[in-house]
Amino acid sequence: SRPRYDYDLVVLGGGSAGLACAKEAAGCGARVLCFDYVKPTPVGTKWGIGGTCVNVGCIPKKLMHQASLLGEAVHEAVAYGWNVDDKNLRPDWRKLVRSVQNHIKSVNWVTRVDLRDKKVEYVNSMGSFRDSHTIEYVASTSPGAESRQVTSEYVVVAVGGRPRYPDIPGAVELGITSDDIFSYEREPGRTLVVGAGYVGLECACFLKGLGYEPTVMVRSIVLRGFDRQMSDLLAAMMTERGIPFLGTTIPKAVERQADGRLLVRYRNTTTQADGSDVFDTVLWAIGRKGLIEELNLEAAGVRTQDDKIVVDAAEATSVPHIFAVGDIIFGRPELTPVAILAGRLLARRLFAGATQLMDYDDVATTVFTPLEYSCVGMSEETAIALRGADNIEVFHGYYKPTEFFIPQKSVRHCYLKAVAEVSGDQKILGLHYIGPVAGEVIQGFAAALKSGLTVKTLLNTVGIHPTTAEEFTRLSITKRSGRDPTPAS
Ligand code: FAD
Ligand code: NA7
Repeated sequence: SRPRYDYDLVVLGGGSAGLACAKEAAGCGARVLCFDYVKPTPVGTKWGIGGTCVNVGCIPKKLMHQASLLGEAVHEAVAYGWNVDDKNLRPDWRKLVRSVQNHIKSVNWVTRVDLRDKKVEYVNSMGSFRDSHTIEYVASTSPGAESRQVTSEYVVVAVGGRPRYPDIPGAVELGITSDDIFSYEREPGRTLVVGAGYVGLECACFLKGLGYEPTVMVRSIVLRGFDRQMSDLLAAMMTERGIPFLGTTIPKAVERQADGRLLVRYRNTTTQADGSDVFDTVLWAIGRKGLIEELNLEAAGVRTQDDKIVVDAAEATSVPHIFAVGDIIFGRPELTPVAILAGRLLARRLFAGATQLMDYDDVATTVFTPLEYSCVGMSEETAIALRGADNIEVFHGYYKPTEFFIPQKSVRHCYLKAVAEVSGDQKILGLHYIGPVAGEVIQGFAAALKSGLTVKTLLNTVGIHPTTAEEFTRLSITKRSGRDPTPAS
């Protein structure tokens, strides 16, 4: 008999979450259609399938981070005995952008081939709800193109988010965001980065590493939501590397000067003093908004909060056959591996009889500043708030990576911290690490933490010498003891 709907599953959004869900569902035998469409940014940047991570997020960010680390490494190489002739090394911004974009295009291509192989239908259009089982879209961008409809038993909304712009004169016309920087034709030059979330800090750091002059404008505190001590340490480290912070400051207006540069007017909200400065580029990194506006969610009856979709533990929205995964869901970590795993598990529950729910707790994450900050589990203040200061033991220490000695790199900012229960084997609640390749270090410990890691186990683990990760097997100084956590030599 003819199926009741055109598809078993329609996925709105071909990013990390949507693609993972669509491919897994097709693998389970479902008939799947995936819509993905990217609206160009105000300065006209657009990109292919794959969503934020591949095109304007994790991947280009990590490549620019690497480019910046390599610049630093060239200088260190001299201390290690390399003869590097040109001491005034400068990156070729356009060449870097071209290489990054070539890599992205190859990923876009592989993604399309993969969808074809896995029998997921793909439509490069914006989808929206006509009713709770019907999706409407315009099949082509040519004027007057007709709108079409498809029906589906289930719908998964995975539309992600896009950067916000502040509501001030000149913001949209003259500023750019992370959606533009990785394909920016012009050298960024002196750049004002507005916003001190991880996106803002990471952009400021790779720009600095590439030889530009970023300034970070901070409305309140850096890295809201992360461990306070670690965040402040990171900010101190950035200041020391020559990245100025404009504290408690908000932008008021951006104007283009006669010489083409950008005059930014701002106000310090502590002193109420107005100020201004001139930049070549203004980059807004003030957070992201969920793309719910054009979904016509009212027609389907899906409940929203702010600009996100409210879901239950099984990612179901207020309409039982409509689900949401990834950045678009309210109150969950906005990270690619979270989006992928949640999308995959959802597909298995819908089409393979699985019951496993996504576990959003103890997700590890990394801020890719030059010395990276990575963490998993609770911040010190969350542990204290939840368990009480008397029930928490915090182990900490500064350490000296061996490879820092010859180039005489500052070692004062390599720091780690374990937040644990005070009694018994001292179950670990959170691990925090600032240092080289922090993400690589914390990934393995994240698996251990999910398996119930204790301080006792850590101290009985033989380290790999000489690494920085082995410092976690040598925790000995508690904050409570008041002992100096700086190493003797
Ligand atoms: P997206 O990847 O945003 O995909 C949604 C897709 O749906 C987009 O292509 C969008 O254009 C499309 N779409 C929207 N509306 C519609 C519609 N109505 N119809 C059809 N298509 C639609 N995460 C990490 O884990 N590690 C990192 O290092 C990291 N770095 C980041 C750096 C930056 C600068 C940014 C901005 C993000 C970073 N992230 C990182 C976050 C990560 O990119 C996101 O969590 C992830 O991409 C979310 O996936 P998603 O599928 O929910 O949304
Ligand atoms: P975040 O983490 O939301 O950070 C946004 C930053 O921008 C943060 O420092 C904000 O300060 C600041 N902000 C927000 N609005 C303004 C305005 N209007 N003016 C100046 N500064 C502002 O976003 P990211 O893009 O870094 O990260 C995206 C997501 O990834 C994020 O939602 C996390 O869940 C993970 P505030 O602290 O609010 O004073």
